[in-house]
Amino acid sequence: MAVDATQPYDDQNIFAKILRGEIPNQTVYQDDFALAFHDINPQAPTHVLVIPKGAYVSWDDFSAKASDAEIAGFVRAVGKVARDMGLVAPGYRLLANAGTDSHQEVPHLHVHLFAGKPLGPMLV
Ligand code: IU
Repeated sequence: MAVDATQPYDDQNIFAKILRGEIPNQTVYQDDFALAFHDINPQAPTHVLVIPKGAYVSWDDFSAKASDAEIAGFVRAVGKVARDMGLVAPGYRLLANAGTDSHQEVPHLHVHLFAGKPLGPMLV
């Protein structure tokens, strides 16, 4: 079910549980600001999710409330994941759903990183 991005943060959401180590994940990278792991239902040969370690529902929540250090750390982590996975030359796509119309399903901000094949034009 799509989430309302204006809802308060739910610390029982699946990514909060992953961050607390209550549910396993296939970690690609982590630092003080971000965790990157393989999506459980990949939509491309490479499909990684990058999430901030702080409790933010969506891009809106994050951009409004996170500190400059958290925002910089998260953005740098996304770039580092792509570089470390060798994706800069072949290319990759970043996508962040926010709220009901976007069909965001998990109410903890996540950036999808898709790669590993020609991804074609954006559909929307
Ligand atoms: P969305 O942007 O909120 O629609 O994307 C949620 C993603 O989280 C989706 O690609 C799921 O496959 C992925 N996911 C996951 O990797 N592990 C989980 O336990 C659950 C969802 I639930």
